[in-house]
Amino acid sequence: MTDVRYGREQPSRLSRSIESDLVKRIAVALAAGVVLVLALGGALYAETGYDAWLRYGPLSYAAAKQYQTLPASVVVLGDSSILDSAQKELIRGLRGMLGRTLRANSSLPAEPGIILARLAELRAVSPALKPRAELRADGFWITSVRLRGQACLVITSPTDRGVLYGVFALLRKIALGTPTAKLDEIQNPSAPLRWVNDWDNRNGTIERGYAGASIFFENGSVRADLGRVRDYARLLASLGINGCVINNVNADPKTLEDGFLPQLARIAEAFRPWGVRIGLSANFASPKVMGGLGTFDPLDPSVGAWWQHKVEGIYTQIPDFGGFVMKADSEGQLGPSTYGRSPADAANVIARALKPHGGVLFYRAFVYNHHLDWRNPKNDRAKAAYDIFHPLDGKFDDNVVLQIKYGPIDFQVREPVSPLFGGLAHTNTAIELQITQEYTGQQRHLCFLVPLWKEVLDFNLHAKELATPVKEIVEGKTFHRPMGGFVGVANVGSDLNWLGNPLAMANLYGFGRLAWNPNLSANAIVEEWTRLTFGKQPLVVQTISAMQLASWKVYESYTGPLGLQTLTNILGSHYGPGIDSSEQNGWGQWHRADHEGVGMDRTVATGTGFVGQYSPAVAGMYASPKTTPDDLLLFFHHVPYSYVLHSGKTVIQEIYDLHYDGAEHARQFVKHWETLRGYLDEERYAEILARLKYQAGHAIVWRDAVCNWFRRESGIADARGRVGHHPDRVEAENMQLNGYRPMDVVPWENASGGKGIECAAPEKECTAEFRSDRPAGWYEIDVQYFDQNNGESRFRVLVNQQLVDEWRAGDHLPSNQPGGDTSTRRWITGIALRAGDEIRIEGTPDGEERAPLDYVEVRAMEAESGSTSK
Ligand code: GCW
Repeated sequence: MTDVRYGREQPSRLSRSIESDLVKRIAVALAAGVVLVLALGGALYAETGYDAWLRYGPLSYAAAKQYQTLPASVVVLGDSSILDSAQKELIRGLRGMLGRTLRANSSLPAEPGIILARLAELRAVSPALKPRAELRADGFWITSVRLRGQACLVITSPTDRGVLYGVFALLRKIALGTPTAKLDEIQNPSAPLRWVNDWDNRNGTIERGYAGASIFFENGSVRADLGRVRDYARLLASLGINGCVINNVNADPKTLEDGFLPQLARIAEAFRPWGVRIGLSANFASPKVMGGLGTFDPLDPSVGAWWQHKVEGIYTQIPDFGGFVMKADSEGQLGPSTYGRSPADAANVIARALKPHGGVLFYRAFVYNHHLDWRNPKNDRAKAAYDIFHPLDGKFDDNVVLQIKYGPIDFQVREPVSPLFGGLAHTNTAIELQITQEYTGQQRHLCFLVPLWKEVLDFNLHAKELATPVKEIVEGKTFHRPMGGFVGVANVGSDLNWLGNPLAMANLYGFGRLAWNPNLSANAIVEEWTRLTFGKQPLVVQTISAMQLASWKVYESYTGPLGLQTLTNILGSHYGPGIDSSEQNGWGQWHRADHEGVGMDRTVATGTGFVGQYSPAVAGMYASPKTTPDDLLLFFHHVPYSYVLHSGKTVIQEIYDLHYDGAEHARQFVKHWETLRGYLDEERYAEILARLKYQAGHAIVWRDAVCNWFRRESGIADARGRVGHHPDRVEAENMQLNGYRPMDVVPWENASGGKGIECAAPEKECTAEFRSDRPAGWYEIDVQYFDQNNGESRFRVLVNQQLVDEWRAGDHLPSNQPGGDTSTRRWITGIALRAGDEIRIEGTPDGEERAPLDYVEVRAMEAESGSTSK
């Protein structure tokens, strides 16, 4: 790695923008923050991440002072479990932040108070009080007024839920230090539907969940203790999220069994005080596979009657049931095509059963054929959703919402916006975003997705004369739809910090904030989140915000830039590199790279015709490589490797450069994080540091795999001489081995030189050693090993017999094989070496894991600017 003088000779766009921003922010913050942290001294306390952005940590004396005039009592007018939550939350929050416990009242006392009430109840005590602008359902008004002669702070809304949201908004203001003395603020949610989906299975696993077991289910039943569910509901409510689908969209038909409904009702009960309605994923074949009918044909009257009866049963148990989400005719799930019926036939039969109860049917537009013939250059999975659903526009009942993933493929690190949003003028739509980082690093890599979501939401599809950004389409504004909104696939788990990584919670927070108000900027959201989650010290806020804001493009640059999509193993974990896996199969995530060129021609003129699904203005932009932005070029066009981008570089050189830049940025994240030592609690500091170091190592695995693969495919060398040349690297297979034997790694690009080593016999210690030929100095010894899921090998590293590090390969990475999913780097810094020193690695296998190693890098530390810590 010392050969990488990243960014100095020829800084890329990525490096220039991110680096200067990070450095600037941190310099400003350092100047302001150092004094503060000294003043704070030992005020940092243990944190698990469980409280997320609702920590209500004590405010400093100066910050708390401005809230001294807040009333001493909180009055609830009206009676409901949601209002009760609102009152308790206010008391809890103010006690935490200000150290004051408000008096709880249920009628107007003769003293100033914070009044929580629905508009209807408020009018009864103060008929003259009227909001100056429209208040929609779930919207709220916070205002300072005199009520019966007393100075009061009123939080009101047409709904209980809105009152609760107003309380959370007030608490957020106080946590952020915003003045509240003269408040008069109205906020309305952007859209009525602000849901999360959780893909939990009854056996307690979670599809694409990366944070432990289900908080809902265990061994086929609903968990006995639903404390986590209540706390999840509170987190959701604090963002204004009002619905949660609790089971996998690949739905187990048994979910709807009558005997199971009382258990599901317990979950609904846990959510209810927080205004979150539950929804269920329903299996379309339920009437037949668990309902005792001979058919699930949506046009068969017995099927309609079955759904009606089933829905009535659900509402008897769960009176505020929100509705169903339906994945049908998709990835093996049965659907209406079995009977030659359309998705509209399917959706409407269920929607009609829900209608009298106020329920909604979310029908997912993620429908495509995963047995496409890859030899046919006209085939294109990206076209499927529009081809299927656009002709049905206007055929869906009013309580059906088409739930559409943001791009036409599947939550890739970058895709163009789905053209379907522009093709449904007479249908309700909701956008589906993925909070769980399936294709974006699975919470092990930092990847703050709000900037991606913002690009999507702000994208103008030119569906009408005036601007039609996606956000306004799903809000229902553009086409005057009664309903629409936002769905985020959350997949929280029972890990204490909910998503497996405290920094990943910014995605859940950001989703909720955007669902409430898609006009908020990524910058505003991340700063707010950071301050609420980690406190207000400038260095902390600036450093974490800058890292988060940079992280998506960094991740993109080493995993699939230029519109290639995430170049991961699409047939397995969707995690590590797997460049070939998307080709020559029916899944249709093709990038079409060959010896000549790369990218998929989706133009109308010569390609699949996908571009023609956009409005003329958008289609015009994507029709030619000249007008297509570089970052989506290869999604739309097949070009030779020598094609020159807008950046002035060739495609192949940009692929190399971005991967090197990205991996270097990932390493810089570690350095930036290390500047925060002592500024936050040791627990989260250490946990996140470990994740960032892991990421920095895995980014190198990605970089090398993608660069080597394209180097071989294109036959074109890296103009900067990095790809395939690693002067600091010693391949394990070239070391002196004792008990170890070389092995081939498949695919070859996922190990250095295509090979690694493993112990020949189980449970027997093996050694690999070599002599360093580097001049005397301080070095970093980086050991690249494979941490499989089927064993916990031990490693020891010795320099001239002296133990310098030891560890267990006990991480839970998604594979049992040595390869791109499991390749992991151990960074051993601060080692004094002289020429001829012996470096020995001892591996002790465990289970099926044979202490596998890939290589060692010995890097001079002088080349680093000031890095010393391990
Ligand atoms: O991204 C893919 C996932 C599947 C998921 C599917 C979907 C729940 O790999 O695990 O299934 O999308 O969204 O339906």
